[in-house]
Amino acid sequence: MSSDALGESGTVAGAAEESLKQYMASHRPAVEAALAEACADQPGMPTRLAEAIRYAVLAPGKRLRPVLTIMAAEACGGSVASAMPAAVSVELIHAYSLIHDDLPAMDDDDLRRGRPTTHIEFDEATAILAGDALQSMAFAHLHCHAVDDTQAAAWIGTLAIAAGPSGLVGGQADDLDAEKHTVDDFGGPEAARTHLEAIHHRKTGALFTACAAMGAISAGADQRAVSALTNYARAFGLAFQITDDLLDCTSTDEQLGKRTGKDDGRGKLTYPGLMGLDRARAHAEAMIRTAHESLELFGTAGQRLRNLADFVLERTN
Ligand code: GRG
Repeated sequence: MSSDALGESGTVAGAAEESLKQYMASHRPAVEAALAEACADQPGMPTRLAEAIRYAVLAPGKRLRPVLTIMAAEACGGSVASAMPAAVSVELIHAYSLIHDDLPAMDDDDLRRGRPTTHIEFDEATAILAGDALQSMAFAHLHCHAVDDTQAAAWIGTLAIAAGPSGLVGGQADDLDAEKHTVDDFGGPEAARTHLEAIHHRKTGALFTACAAMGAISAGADQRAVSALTNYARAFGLAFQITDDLLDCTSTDEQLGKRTGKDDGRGKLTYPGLMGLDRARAHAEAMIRTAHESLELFGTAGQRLRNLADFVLERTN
């Protein structure tokens, strides 16, 4: 392999990371423009509510969920444009979940994406309503941009289940509830880990799984491809959340753009808390191997998704 193909670090992994960075940077303007358009003023939309929505959605996030949606579509032979409505709608749901997660009744945070959280910048009622509005906006966006009723129903059904009580909201409820319990209440470390895994699969994994499935749907993929991508995203989501827990222990507020070191103080159930840093990291790595294996069906068309999975382990924010 020529040194040009190896990227700045001179390693194959370094080259893959560079090409992922380029890919993410090149798609970012289209994603940001589509998000801005989705959050434009609508008749009857109060100015302050609109400002809070745009403040939360257009803040500098990594846009991992839109990128995953687009990559899943491309792996199935679809286009960026056809996946964009799905990419936007998942990011709107993600933005709502962050606004509500930061509220005093939930994680009670004052910093998100390097800025004051929405309820600090505006007020609690406006933040709650902005989150509420974003949920409706996500589904309306899919309804308006689907190519036909079949695609609309598949997209909307997939996202509704992922965001609902057996997905995102259910995971959040169990996560908050777990703070009131000790590891022994769950029946010891092994049982607590099983419980924690089920929380992560819903709280964090469900939206990633929706991204992969909705991207595949936008490409008209068959069930085999949808389920391979769903398996990939499930393992990806777990590795992502374990890495998030690790970063909470090892990073600074400035690096993450949010408060760190909070999990321990709140008595949260986490992988590092249950297994220690090294074993938690090893578990995240095992999940990334599972994610890679799930992509066998796609051959070289799955390479970007493999690079994205590797990025999850290496990310610093
Ligand atoms: C129903 C009232 C009510 C609230 C629900 C569902 C919910 C609140 C919260 C979801 C829980 C949540 C925030 C999970 C965390 C997932 C996670 C690690 C988010 C951070 O994702 P990144 O790192 O963020 O991709 P950026 O800022 O880059 O987009």
